[in-house]
Amino acid sequence: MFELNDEQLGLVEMVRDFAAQKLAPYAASWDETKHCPVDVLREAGELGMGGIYVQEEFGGSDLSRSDAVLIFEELAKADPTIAAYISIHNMVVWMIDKFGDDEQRARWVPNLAAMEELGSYCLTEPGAGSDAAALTTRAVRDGDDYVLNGVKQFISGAGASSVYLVMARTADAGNRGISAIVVPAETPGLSFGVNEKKMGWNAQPTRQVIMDEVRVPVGNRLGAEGDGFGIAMKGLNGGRINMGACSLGGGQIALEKSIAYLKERSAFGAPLIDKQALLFRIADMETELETARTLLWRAADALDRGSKDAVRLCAMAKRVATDAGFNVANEAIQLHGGYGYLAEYGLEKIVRDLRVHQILEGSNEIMRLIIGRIAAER
Ligand code: FAD
Ligand code: 2MC
Repeated sequence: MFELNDEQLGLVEMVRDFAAQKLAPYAASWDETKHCPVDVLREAGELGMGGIYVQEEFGGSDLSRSDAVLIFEELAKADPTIAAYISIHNMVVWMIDKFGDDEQRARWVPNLAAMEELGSYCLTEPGAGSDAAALTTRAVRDGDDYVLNGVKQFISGAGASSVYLVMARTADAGNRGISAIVVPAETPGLSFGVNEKKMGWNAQPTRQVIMDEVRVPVGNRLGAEGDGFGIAMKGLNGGRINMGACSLGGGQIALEKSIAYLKERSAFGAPLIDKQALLFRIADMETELETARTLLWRAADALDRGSKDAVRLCAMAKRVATDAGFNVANEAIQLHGGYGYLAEYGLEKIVRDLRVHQILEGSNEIMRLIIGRIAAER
């Protein structure tokens, strides 16, 4: 696992080419204009990136989690925002493929895996973020339908997506009273808030998803009534390591830019790379990323093997990799001096994009909560 096999090397090369041609040249302008490149996402879908660890039967690529983190690191080198959205989409497709019945899988997976349709993951609410089990969006049974009322907050892709996977309360039983329900975009009563103004992640919309008497068939529920919280959390284990991989990609490119810059920039009569104080900082950046990558690959492997330790390792890897990526990118600005602060050098965008990875998909405090609770139980 610590050395990539030939297939993985080929996969990395394919994704690197795609990212270099289709993402990198446009990332800055998408950020500036807040443009979500749906057409380019479709091209990613054509290459199999819409259902990376989804079974082949309905169009998935059936790759491993270990392959997925390689893909997300490569995509993020070109644009962390697009890479991160593709991860969220994959989380939704995997949840439908894994927990849906054959009819549900046949209905939704093919178009989602091809990225002809996009998916959004709807857990957070204005009053329930970290404490996700406190959510209050209700799905009330009415004959063969559920009627949903409530507001989801900070939903990535909202407005652009066709499929909303909504975690809603079907019983007053804490985390055991939550169900996962697919709400198609065209359902009457579904509407969206404004596209939030954000520090980064500008090439993907973030909006409220508002449900006012939204009626969907009971057949849109994944798994049994009350299974929704577990389904949501299982989706997040993979999402968390993917988000870590996106941070590594951003950090890695920032490091590479820094090395090139220090070689080329001279001060006090010599290239800056000759200053051992700066070379040591490069060494620390490189070490921080490699340490995080090693843990991330281990967590991905645990998820692939269905190990009992996967939740703990995914939480650790998410915490360590998102902190490492952000810290390295921030350090890269310092090493570039004033130029690092200019948009033209591409570093400030990486810092803005990676900052939110420490907050979402379970904040890094929540990762500590998960790790600490498991440690204390042993
Ligand atoms: P709070 O839960 O209110 O936390 C506030 C602070 O307190 C944080 O620092 C938190 O870490 C800390 N804290 C909370 N509880 C504890 C504790 N027990 N111990 C120690 N510290 C604690 N959600 C979705 O469902 N789908 C999406 O697609 C999605 N996309 C997002 C995109 C963006 C750009 C952003 C900003 C958020 C997105 N989110 C999404 C929501 C995200 O997951 C939440 O913001 C996150 O889980 C934190 O919840 P909160 O914002 O309510 O903060
Ligand atoms: N994997 C599998 N199962 C899990 C799990 C995980 N990662 N986390 C919790 N569970 C299970 C847990 O085993 C328990 O099962 P059971 O009832 O069978 O024993 C159940 O879920 C309840 O867990 P807890 O007792 O730990 O519940 P509690 O409410 O105390 O804490 C916590 C849960 C804090 C871990 C959870 O609410 C959480 O992860 N919060 C963060 C929310 C979050 O990550 N939001 C991200 C939104 S998406 C996003 O940001 C995007 C950009 C898409």
